[in-house]
Amino acid sequence: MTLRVGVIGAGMIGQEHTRRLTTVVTGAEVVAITDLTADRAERLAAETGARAYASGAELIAGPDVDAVLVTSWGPTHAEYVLAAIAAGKPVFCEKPLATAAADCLRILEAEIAHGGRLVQVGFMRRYDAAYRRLKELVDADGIGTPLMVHCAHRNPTVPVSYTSEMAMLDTAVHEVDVLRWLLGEEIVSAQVLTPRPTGRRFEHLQDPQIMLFATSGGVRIDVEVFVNCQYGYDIRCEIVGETGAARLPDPARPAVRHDGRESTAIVSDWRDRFGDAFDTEIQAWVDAAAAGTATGPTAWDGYAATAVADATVEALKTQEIVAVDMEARPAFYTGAPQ
Ligand code: NAD
Ligand code: ISE
Repeated sequence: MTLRVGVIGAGMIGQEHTRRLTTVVTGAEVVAITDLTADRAERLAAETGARAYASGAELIAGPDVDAVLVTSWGPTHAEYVLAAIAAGKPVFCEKPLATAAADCLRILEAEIAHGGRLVQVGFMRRYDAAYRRLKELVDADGIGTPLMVHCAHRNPTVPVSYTSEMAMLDTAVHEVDVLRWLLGEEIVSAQVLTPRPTGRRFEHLQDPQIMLFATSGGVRIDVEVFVNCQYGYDIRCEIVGETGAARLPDPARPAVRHDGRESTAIVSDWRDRFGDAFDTEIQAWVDAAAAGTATGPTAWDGYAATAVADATVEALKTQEIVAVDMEARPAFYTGAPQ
């Protein structure tokens, strides 16, 4: 059976995932596309042979749509995810699941009432080969009990529309998810340090930031977010345990010897760094959705990330250590974070 997918949001990542579903992933075809900007949806639909729909609601209800992929702006995600659940259709939602924790809780309730998983959240790092090897090592007790984690998330530049809060909401949210998954523990508090700002930033932006998190088991995490580092896209993670330390390797690149020097290229952006992870992620979604279910990061993971993000934004504003306000995990989402 070929899974017939409807895409809501034909912007940057909507176009990427549509291309991925059309040319990389097996077992799926994109049959429907919608966007707030009708031209954009029509253009992408024409390129892929899909039908352009006037609204997300119409697309979700479409009888030819088996499953829904949400790649519109964050504040619109909850409405579409809830509508897909109401229609009983599997839904892949790019991060964030919702911008308000209360909306995430409504999604959890709706999925639980449905009685089986329908929602997968787009935290693609869990599908990255290097992070997976790191997790296997930690799970196999290769470095003993984790005690500390040191991370960095650097982007070369960001557009003027990027705000100080987005360092958490848009950027460090990936570290929050992947560390919950790697450690199998929830994050319980957040603090934000604000170093001397780089001169190569917009006036409104605090960049870099250092976020400090504590987990339920007492692991201390520091995440440097620096989104105007100029030189490339740089993702770092080192877990220090009782008997050893493990570091996320950089993607393999040839070491070039030329003109009296040896050099290795640095990846340029998140598409370059995580392209394979996105392919694996969307293939996993298609396979699960074809069976009427979902896999990977759950709606609970989406909720937990939003709850930590809320505490971190508050910590940036107040410069205090802020406790994460998180409900108890429903039995439906049992087990350690996946
Ligand atoms: P974008 O602005 O390029 O595209 C978003 C599109 O959604 C736009 O075309 C816009 O017109 C459309 N849209 C907005 N409101 C809509 C609505 N109510 N109904 C239908 N369409 C609507 O943004 P983007 O960079 O593609 O990001 C989209 C989402 O993907 C965001 O939530 C972002 O955080 C996420 N994202 C995830 C990653 C990742 O690494 N996993 C990377 C980039 C973006
Ligand atoms: C972007 O939205 C992403 O999700 C990327 O993965 C991240 O690296 C980048 O900082 C965000 O702006």
